[in-house]
Amino acid sequence: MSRLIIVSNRVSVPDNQGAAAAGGLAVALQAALAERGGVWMGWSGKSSGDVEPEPLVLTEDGNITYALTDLTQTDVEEYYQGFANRVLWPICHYRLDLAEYGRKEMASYFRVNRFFAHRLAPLVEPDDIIWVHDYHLIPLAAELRQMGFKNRIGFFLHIPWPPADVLFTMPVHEEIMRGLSSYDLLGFQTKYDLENFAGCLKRECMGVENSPGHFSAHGHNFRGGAYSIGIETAAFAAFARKAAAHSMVRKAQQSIEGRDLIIGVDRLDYSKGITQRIDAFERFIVNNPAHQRRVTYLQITPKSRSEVPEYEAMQHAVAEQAGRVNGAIGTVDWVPIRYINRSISRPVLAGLYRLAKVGLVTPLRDGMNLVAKEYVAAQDPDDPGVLVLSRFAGSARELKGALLVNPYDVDGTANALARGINMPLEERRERWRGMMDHLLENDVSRWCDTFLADLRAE
Ligand code: GDG
Repeated sequence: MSRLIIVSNRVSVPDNQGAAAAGGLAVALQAALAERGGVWMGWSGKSSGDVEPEPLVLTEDGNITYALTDLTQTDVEEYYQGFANRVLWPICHYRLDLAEYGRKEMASYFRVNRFFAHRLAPLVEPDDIIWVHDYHLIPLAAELRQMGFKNRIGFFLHIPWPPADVLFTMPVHEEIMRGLSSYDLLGFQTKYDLENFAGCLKRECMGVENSPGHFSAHGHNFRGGAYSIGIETAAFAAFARKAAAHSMVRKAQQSIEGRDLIIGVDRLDYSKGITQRIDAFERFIVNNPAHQRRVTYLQITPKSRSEVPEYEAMQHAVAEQAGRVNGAIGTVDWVPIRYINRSISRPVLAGLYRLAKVGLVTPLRDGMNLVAKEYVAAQDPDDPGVLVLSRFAGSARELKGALLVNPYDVDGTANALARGINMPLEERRERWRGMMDHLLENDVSRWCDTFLADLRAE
């Protein structure tokens, strides 16, 4: 069996806490690497300042080699914080208003991809299969092809792909589309993202779709498909069952004093719709006074990308809004919103999902959203909670038992919240069962195996 090489911006190098600390994606990719043997390469997350990064640091773990490189401070700022997170991320999440184009940043993005290709090259053997992840590394295959590599190279995009009118606002959209066309297989989260990609190719006659999912563009034939990412469903469910006994989870249970728990869990990111969600919670209480003092809304929001100005501004905005709503609707003996601005451990998170009567997952746009899937997997089959889910999350295409909402519609989300809190047990069980069966069948290992089987097939 040929070896597998995974390339992603950041790499999950196992520490002594092992799989329990890692998310499902890292566990699945590590399992795929362990089965075939291979390499996982990416950025160490560290800066080498203004000097050229040292050679790759290689760490062996069984038959997996982790290969990490530092980046110069300029590259961290221009490639990672700049083009990846201030151009591609907002554009792919339909936020044209937040995209900050700069020539330096665009040049750095392509330069760092070339740098990655040159660092990876000595590790690649002729029959290795290469799987590149996410928006940071779109031009990587083109760079490798330029260097003469003929390996099968696949790409999976974890975030949405926008329609042509949105993508084409980006000055280098042609180079980005050419970059994507250099892969053998492109994986998107949903068929809508794939359709958007096909639409982008056709709009400016950059390429053609010869038959569904088979494209020719920029002199290369390749395939595209929808591969919705899953979670490690059975393991996460077992995890949540055991977590009920965790002391932190028991303390949380005591502290809500029999109130219904509503939970939101998101990286602090403008795509997640956190401010609209807090508005909807306030509206729910105002419209349903009987629930006053009888619910607690717990919002867990670890900081992310704090060096990017839009994210720093958001930290202030969300904290201020949670404080304002607590001030407006709270009482001397009731704090309606508990807002936690740091990461909590995965076992505690699993236990809190299970405690919550409603999982409130309302991104304005999301490639998939794993929180929605984790919330479902963590439920008690005898007394499951209700998922209130944005129709703009990729996971809404699969989780048919959720109450789907438009997160821009504050009243609509407030009404869904009320319906979720009041839903009879029988309906909750029925909705949950269908979603859980789907998630058990379509877990992250299946996602990984399906993508790799398609990539291997000529
Ligand atoms: C991107 C795409 C796509 C969150 N807070 C804590 C914590 N988390 C974990 C969750 C979940 C993960 O982080 C977040 O995953 P999401 O899928 O919800 O969102 P992104 O980070 O934006 O991920 C997304 C995904 O890639 C995979 O393809 O679904 O659409 O945007 O696993 O549990 N984990 C812990 N403490 C926290 O406080 N331990």
